[in-house]
Amino acid sequence: KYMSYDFNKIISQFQVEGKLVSCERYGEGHINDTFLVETDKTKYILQRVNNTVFKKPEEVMENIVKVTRFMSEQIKKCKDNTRREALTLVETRDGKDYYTAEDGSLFRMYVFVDNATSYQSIANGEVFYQAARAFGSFQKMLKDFPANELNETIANFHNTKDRYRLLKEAIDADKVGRLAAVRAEIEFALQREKDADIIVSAIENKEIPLRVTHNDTKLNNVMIDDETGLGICVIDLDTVMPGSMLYDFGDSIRFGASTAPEDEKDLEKVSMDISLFEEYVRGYLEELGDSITPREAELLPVSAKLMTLECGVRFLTDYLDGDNYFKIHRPDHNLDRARTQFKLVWDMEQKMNTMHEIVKKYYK
Ligand code: ADP
Ligand code: GN1
Ligand code: MG
Repeated sequence: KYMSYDFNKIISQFQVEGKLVSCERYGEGHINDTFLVETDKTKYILQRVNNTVFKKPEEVMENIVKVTRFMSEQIKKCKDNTRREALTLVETRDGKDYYTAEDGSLFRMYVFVDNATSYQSIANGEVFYQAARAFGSFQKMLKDFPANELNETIANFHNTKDRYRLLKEAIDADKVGRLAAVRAEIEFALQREKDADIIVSAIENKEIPLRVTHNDTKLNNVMIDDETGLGICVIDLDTVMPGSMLYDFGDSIRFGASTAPEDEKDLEKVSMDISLFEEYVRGYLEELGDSITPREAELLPVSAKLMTLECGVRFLTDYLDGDNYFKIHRPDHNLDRARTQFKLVWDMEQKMNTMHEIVKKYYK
């Protein structure tokens, strides 16, 4: 369906440098359509923003413009000499931040973050430690960003209770007749429903602060410099919204500390690597210093479990709905993903005490 777009025309709307050489599908994101654009001078990332997921893509862009501007100011001010950059939008020839195609689709272009890698899995503990530093520093940089200026791009994005509500709706509807096949997974999820409001109610009761957070801190959403090994640029800013830093921490552990890919079929291979958990805690807490409150620190271990549970619930819901949300590459892809998440949840439950000890070791 995307081949029907005239990419020459779309790309020519933007202020690209050099002559177009190629435009190919790129990356392993689950949401947007991403293309690598190469010219004879440089590279860009072109994306069609997913408008099933983001009902108001213009509001997503408004947020990204504000946040990237704010961050590049912060980075200019920051005196240390490590190379850091903010994601940079390329304007259209008439000075706009995005281009709207004939069918209403929104296309945007970013400067390609070069000589850096977006890892799909952890090569070694150092990579995860540096990812933690990068997401921690991202969090700190946005500390003074006025939260009321941000649109809520997806309502109740990390409201785990609401994710359960949507799961139950999908169960009741059983739209594509898959319910009978996933009884065990549903039971696993429902047994843990009582935990769903731990973070949400901690925010409501003002036990922990509402902050501006990234909300999608997968390892492949941070660029790691190939030469220095440092996390130099946090990407995928579509879901930057008010939230809890526990969402960011927990989601990082969910994806990066797993011993297997998110869609591994052999569940024997799936567990949470406790030493990777430790590397992330070390990096995150070192970076945050006293910007994290005692209560937030205390909730770090459970946030890993909850974000993993929530993601499993979301994959399972999408499976029951007939795969409308996450991109899939095989028929039972979302079910396989849900299963790895639940296996991880189970494993984290076994390791919860050790996780608490690790946080205590690094939280000063
Ligand atoms: P999605 O929401 O679908 O995950 P992303 O914005 O994360 O979309 O982009 C998908 C992938 O494309 C990323 O995981 C990364 O590998 C690559 N990517 C995105 N933006 C850039 C960029 N500016 N420079 C280099 N690679 C990028
Ligand atoms: C999606 O866009 P991507 O692939 O970085 C999703 C996250 C999930 C993740 C699971 C906007 O992230 O919330 O945790 O898949 N993003 C959105 O891999 O829903
Ligand atoms: Mg992404």
